[in-house]
Amino acid sequence: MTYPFFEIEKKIQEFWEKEGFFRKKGKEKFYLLEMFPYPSGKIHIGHVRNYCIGDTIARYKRLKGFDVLYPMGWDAFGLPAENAAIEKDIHPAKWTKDNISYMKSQLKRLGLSYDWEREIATCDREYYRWNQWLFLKLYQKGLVYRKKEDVNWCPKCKTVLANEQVINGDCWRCNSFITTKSLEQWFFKITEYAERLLDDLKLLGKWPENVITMQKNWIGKSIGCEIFFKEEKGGKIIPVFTTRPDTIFGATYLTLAPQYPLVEEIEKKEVREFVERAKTRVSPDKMEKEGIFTDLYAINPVNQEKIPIWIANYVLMEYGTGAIMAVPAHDSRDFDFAKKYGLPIKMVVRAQGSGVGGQEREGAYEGEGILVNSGQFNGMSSKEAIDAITDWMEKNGMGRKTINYRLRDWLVSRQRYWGTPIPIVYCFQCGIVPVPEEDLPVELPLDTKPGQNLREIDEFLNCKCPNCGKDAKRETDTMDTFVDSSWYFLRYLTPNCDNLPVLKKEADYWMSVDQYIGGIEHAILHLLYARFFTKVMKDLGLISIDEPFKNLLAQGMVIKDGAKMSKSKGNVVDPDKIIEEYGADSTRLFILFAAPPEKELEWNDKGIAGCFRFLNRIYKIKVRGSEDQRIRGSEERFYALIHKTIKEVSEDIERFHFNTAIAHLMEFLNEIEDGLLTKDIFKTFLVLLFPFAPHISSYLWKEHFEGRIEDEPWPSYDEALIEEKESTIIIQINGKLKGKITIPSNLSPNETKKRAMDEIKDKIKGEIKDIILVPGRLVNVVVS
Ligand code: ANZ
Ligand code: ZN
Repeated sequence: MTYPFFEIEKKIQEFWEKEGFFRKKGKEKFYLLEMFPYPSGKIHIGHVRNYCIGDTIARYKRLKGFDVLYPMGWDAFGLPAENAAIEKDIHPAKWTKDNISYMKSQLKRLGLSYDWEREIATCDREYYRWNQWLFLKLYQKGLVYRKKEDVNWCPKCKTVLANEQVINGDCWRCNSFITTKSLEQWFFKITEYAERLLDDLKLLGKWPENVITMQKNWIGKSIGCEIFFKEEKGGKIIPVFTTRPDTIFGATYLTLAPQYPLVEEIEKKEVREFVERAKTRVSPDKMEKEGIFTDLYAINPVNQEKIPIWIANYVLMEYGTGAIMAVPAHDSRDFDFAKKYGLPIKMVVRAQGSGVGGQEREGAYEGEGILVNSGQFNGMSSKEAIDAITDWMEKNGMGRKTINYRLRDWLVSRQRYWGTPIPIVYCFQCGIVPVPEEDLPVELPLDTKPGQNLREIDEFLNCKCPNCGKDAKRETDTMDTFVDSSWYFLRYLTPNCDNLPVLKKEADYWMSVDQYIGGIEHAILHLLYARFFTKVMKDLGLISIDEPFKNLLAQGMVIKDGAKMSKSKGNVVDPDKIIEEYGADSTRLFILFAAPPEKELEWNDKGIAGCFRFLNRIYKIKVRGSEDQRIRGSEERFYALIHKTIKEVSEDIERFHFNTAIAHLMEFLNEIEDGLLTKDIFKTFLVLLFPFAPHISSYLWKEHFEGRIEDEPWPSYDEALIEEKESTIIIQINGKLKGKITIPSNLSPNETKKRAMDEIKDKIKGEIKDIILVPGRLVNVVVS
């Protein structure tokens, strides 16, 4: 017979729902947060893993006496809702709402202890109005601007994408090839925060090292200088950005990005054709380096040398100045290019210890060395020369020290319907007019047809200018949904506040998030944007902290048959089915037992069956008082064992080693061969099990004991008890003393019997009928 998990879990969930005692006030706070899901329809196993990790920590922390905040909500705007609307002819709002309600029931079925009173959905007007409010605040601070730009355009999603959303030249969502389009777009000036975003990484507590590195690389700070070349005929200055001013004497040509303004003035047909081709963006690493000569020349400011100006597809307009000095002897990209087009190569840095060193090397020498062919700087090391040449150029007006960041401003406009309307009005007289705060929210019209864009909805589009009252048009772009997720963790604190996005008093109490848990796929974008918003909101005086997430746990993927789960491979595990077959507790237990949280988890049906059997055995444990004969002898042994288990489980949970914590609970159970435990020990065992398998623990507690397990304190252990004690066992044959052995007190009954038999096996004559153990005292062998 298997244990009735269905009835147990249902009963306990109703009990939790009714009592709602998830929060313990007045103790030290602990804000636990999971990345909120997109309501796509059903939760997948990756979600389950994320939330099982979170709920285990939440329950553990509550028993430890923390005031735990553990909220949940929905990242509810986004493209799939619109696609579903077109495919299935359901309005995105309804589709989203239905999905939320189904997924919420799934989360409840797992027994996750969220504070549902704080639930938010970003598509609610009471949420997105604060997106708009924040947009206006940023606008007032000069952190929002509009500009026409060649933007990444996904032809399939029919929308602009941020650079971050283009992965190797493809759309992050549909993998389509990205083209460019010139559009007026809204931007957030995240670059103004580049230095702080970089600097404050040191304020973070426990974050995975690789995530910190990804953040750093994304910001991409680069110290170098701008050197002012001059176009020979027109005399226009062409500044170039370089990190290697020590190689200035080796610059043999200049290269401009195809979008460089000067390039537009060149009428030559071949140049125009090349530029048009090069503008269809391809990712730099996929690209064959190509270029064309402009017929123009530039003057190198340090030696008045005349060098040709080229256009090349590998020079990016968005980085540095959009122009570079090419030093083919010391930069491999320039080297390849120079070889291809027969441009001169001039060595100016010699590797230390190398001989004379000709110019016909195999490739570029990119390392440090000693300067040659560099006038008064000959003989200096590259390091010295970088400073010396920069100073000298600065003094003589030939260049200046600069810092460059790879980070670009955040393009936030999207040509989509299902998102937050940007609160801007275009007036024929006044121009761009922000919607006044008191008119918020600019409501997203819900009376629309599938696939309809806001610009096709007249009642939305046409409005009066808030400034002059004359006819005006609304902005019809909506915001990138990454805006929604950039501050949602603050909204949970005061989800119903209707005069501010968050109340400072609550933010001062709860922030920062003590533990954030989510997928590594958000290592760059979401975390960077959330960090940016936090800093902006601090500058607006709304909150007091600099960093939103103190500690970050990036959970590993769940895979099956060695591969990522996908419909096409047919290896998808449906959480609903698993829960139906084994119950929520077994599911939770297996997910945590199968692998440490940061590692990949290989799904395994045998594994979950094993966890299910473990819970079955616990269900069958019998509880006795110490007066029971059989219990008394084994008591001491179990006290030592449970204290050891408390220590191991506590230490493992603190380190998030849930898998070994569960293994220790299993080891403990294996020791109870006769299925009997005293009350005290069983109580402790249930509390230790509670964070992992809360339903059965809560249920068995009710069955056997008074009160609620949810109110129990996390047990402490006595180090002295754990130390291995020894006891002496008398060995008898038919009641007569035959020998003695000394064994560890916590040795299992079987092992004790085995050692006793070894000791006296020579003395046994006759057939063994029985071996009786009185734990901690004696073994009596009954012989016929
Ligand atoms: C001359 C030079 C000589 C360079 C040399 C390197 C080695 P990071 O570190 O990434 O900042 N560069 C500058 N702007 C560029 C652009 N818009 N598109 C493509 N490349 C660009 O790299 C800075 C270096 O990347 C700059 O230093 C420049 O090449 C190139 F031996 O200038 B260097
Ligand atoms: Zn007006």
